[in-house]
Amino acid sequence: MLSPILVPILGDQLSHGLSSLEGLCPADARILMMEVWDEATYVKHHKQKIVLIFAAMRHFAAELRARGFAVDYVTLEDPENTGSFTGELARAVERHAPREIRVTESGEWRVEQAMQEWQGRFACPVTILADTRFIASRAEFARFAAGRRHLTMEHFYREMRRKTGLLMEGARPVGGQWNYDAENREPPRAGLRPPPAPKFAPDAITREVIGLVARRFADHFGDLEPFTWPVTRAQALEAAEAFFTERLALFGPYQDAMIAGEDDLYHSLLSTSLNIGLLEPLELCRRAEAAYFAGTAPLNSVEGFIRQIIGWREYVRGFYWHLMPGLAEANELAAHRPLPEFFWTGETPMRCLADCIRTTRQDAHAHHIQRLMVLGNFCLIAGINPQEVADWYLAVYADAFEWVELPNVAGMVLYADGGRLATKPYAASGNYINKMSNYCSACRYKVAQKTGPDACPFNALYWHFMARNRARLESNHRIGRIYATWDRMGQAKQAQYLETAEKFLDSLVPARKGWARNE
Ligand code: FAD
Ligand code: DLZ
Ligand code: SF4
Repeated sequence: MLSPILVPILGDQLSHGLSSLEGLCPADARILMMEVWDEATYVKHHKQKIVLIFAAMRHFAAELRARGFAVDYVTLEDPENTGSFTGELARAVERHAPREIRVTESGEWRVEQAMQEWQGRFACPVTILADTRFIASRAEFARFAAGRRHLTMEHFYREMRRKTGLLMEGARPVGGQWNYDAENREPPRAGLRPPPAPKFAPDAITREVIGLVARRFADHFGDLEPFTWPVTRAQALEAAEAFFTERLALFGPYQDAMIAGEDDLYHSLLSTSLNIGLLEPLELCRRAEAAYFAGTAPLNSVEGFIRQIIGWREYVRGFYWHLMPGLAEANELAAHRPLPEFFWTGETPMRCLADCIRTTRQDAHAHHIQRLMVLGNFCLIAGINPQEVADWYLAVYADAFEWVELPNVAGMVLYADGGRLATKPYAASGNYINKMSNYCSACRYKVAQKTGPDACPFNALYWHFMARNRARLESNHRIGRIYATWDRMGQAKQAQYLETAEKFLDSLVPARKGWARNE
């Protein structure tokens, strides 16, 4: 091979249908894959997240070689490894003198900046291709967003339904409604026994990576083992099929339910495979739609699942690119309290939080309502600094990439974007958690108690949040009525709420430096 096309493939681009691989002749190309220190530590990712990425990268490299491609695979401990994408690309350019560098656009703004810099740095042309694994291109989202102040997901979602034809009968939604969310809010029922999601025993390649992570990332958050995530497309397809046949039917009704120690419930656990490219969004949606037409899953579950993917997932990606880089700095509610240490240790008597942090530490995963209404809600009403919250979510979840994590944190959870994503903050007292979980029955705090040292802290924090943000929130028609309730309470009750909340907030120990980033 004289002067090849050099094709860098990043750790979340592990798809055989990737745009940079399309039409590429193996005899004419050199693939570059690199395990680099910068990516493994820009936040200190959960140990299982690093195993997931490196193990999946190594398996993908083997699959590409089996397809006839020449792959330069730079391991983390290669003594020549420079530790960065740019450094490794420069070394590969030296080795191969490529006639072109061809790469699929990055998922993250930070890496896109580096890619743009490559265009001026190397002698050969650098072609950056759109990531066609997403259903909506970035330009398409920009067209949707143009001139809108509130970027309502539901409007975008309907466009995606029309574009894909999913659950459509001509121009009309199947069943007559676009959205069946109202049927998807069942509290947990006693005796609910969801079939567990499949677990995959590590093979020799993955075991080697587990050894590497044990040696090099011992100070990162989270349990290293058992590691059971899918790391190949074949495993991911098996996990998806188990979800469609065993759990999809009840996915809808129990989507918002939480049960202590039941970590997966009826969720798919497919986000890690989707986000690194082992599965494609459209293939999952078509499979879910087929389950509805075959009569094996009801419409509310199937529509709910499809909405999470072609609605929320596509929407947050468009939202991210539309608002970056400002989104990373946003702090509309001027929240400055440091993240508490217990987010890293799990040591808190608040049983809901302790259980969500336990599953996060154990599995590098927590399901949506745990992330949103327990962990996120706490950060919102306690006024935790958005950048510290974002670092935590980015570090601790195996499926976390900034394009999907940041809109959820800054927009959906913290209202730090000033309401571009959500029309109101999702603040809730202990009552919501009690309704949707079995956490409160065995908690040291009493959910029905509103103030005082034994009261559920969510109750007083809720009112503290409302009171301190009154000037910003009162004019919001979806939230304004709450202030009438607050005013009717009278000064004595209000003072008890505020004092309970302040005592609780004063008792929080800030996280030590070095958990999220190397200091
Ligand atoms: P399921 O409940 O089975 O849902 C199916 C799929 O829908 C998911 O795999 C995911 O791809 C998609 N999806 C569902 N909700 C969302 C959403 N709000 N945004 C984007 N996609 C969605 N998801 C990530 O993939 N990475 C993240 O870093 C991430 N950070 C989050 C942070 C916060 C604060 C919140 C509230 C949510 C976050 N989510 C994130 C969304 C969601 O919680 C996870 O996608 C989900 O828990 C993954 O588990 P699952 O595959 O079992 O999902
Ligand atoms: C998350 C991650 C980690 C931990 N390590 C690597 C790596 O060593 N090499 C790599 O190519 N990708 C890694 N990734 C994924 C990247 O961070 C991701 O591709 C970019 O953030 C763009 O989304
Ligand atoms: Fe959480 Fe409050 Fe319930 Fe305890 S009482 S589990 S702190 S909501």
